[in-house]
Amino acid sequence: MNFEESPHRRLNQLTGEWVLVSPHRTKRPWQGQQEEPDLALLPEYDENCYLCPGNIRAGGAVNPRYADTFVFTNDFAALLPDLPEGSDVHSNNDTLLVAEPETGLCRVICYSPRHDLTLARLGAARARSVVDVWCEEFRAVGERDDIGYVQIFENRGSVMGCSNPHPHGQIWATRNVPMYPATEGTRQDAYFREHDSCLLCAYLETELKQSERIVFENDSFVVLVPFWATWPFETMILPKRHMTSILEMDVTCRDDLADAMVRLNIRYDNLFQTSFPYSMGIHQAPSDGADNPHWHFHIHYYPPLLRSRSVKKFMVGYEMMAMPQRDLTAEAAAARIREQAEIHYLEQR
Ligand code: H2U
Ligand code: ZN
Repeated sequence: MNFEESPHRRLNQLTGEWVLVSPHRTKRPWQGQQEEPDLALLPEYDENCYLCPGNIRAGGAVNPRYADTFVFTNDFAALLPDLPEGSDVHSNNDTLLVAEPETGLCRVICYSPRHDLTLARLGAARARSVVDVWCEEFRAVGERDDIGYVQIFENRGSVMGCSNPHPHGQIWATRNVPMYPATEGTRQDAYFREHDSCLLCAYLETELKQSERIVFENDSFVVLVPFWATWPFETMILPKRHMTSILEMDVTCRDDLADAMVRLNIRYDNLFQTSFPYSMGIHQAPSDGADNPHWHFHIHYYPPLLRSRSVKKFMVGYEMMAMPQRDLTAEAAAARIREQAEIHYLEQR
């Protein structure tokens, strides 16, 4: 099959979902605007920011004058460890209206005291602190009896609905395994039972052999555009060695993860000469005390931009009603990210 010419659909091995690829549509005329580089600079410290060191948060607490990373429990948490007194959200088994309680906790992680530096400009040494704090939180939160899954993620940029430019990520941890990690777990488990080996280890081997969707690699990680990518410049960071969670990383591996994230973020920013918006998240084994040998941890990046820093992909219409669709092939997207420099555009001037 000629992927660049013919409409086709591709199977997402991690979810069992299909994505429609229509490469001929990239030939349709584009008369949209051309963008100038985004040179707007944020201040190093913003007295109105809820996350900057020494400032008062919306809930009234005062941030310490932190010098590295800073973690706190979300003042407006979507999940609470205990259900309110007298709450009864169990559904009546006789009806089709099914509800059940969910408990958990939400944490906010400030990546650094600097209000203006995203991961792309923080440097690998600082990014390593973020990796360390993820590991500490993942262990501590996951050890709780009332937690079954710890979701680490970052939502970046106002087009993604992020409320604050201060570089930060979040952790939402729940008693139940949430939908997407649960589906990926089921798919990896089915593959493991059938082949007695890991789905993502096998997938990685195929990708390294073909190489056309690889963006770059270091000693411990491969960054690639998945064969089944949905978002235009979607990528995945995969550890080369089989690891069920981030807790299996040794010190060198943690350095390599920081290196991979920073390099990917610089390439992303350079692509449209802007602070590149995305949602990213780590998918890994549930915190259920089991071995989960079928789980291979990985990081998804789902960026919304399509053609420029102001033209984003909308998952609407056919995508909402039928299935996701993309024009740019995964191979073409990988080539575009691959050709970007690893020096940030703001530092090239
Ligand atoms: P986003 O910008 O990614 O939406 O997340 C910021 C989070 O920080 C958000 O969940 C929390 C919000 O509830 N927050 C606090 O906990 N305290 C504050 O003072 C401001 C924001
Ligand atoms: Zn700030």
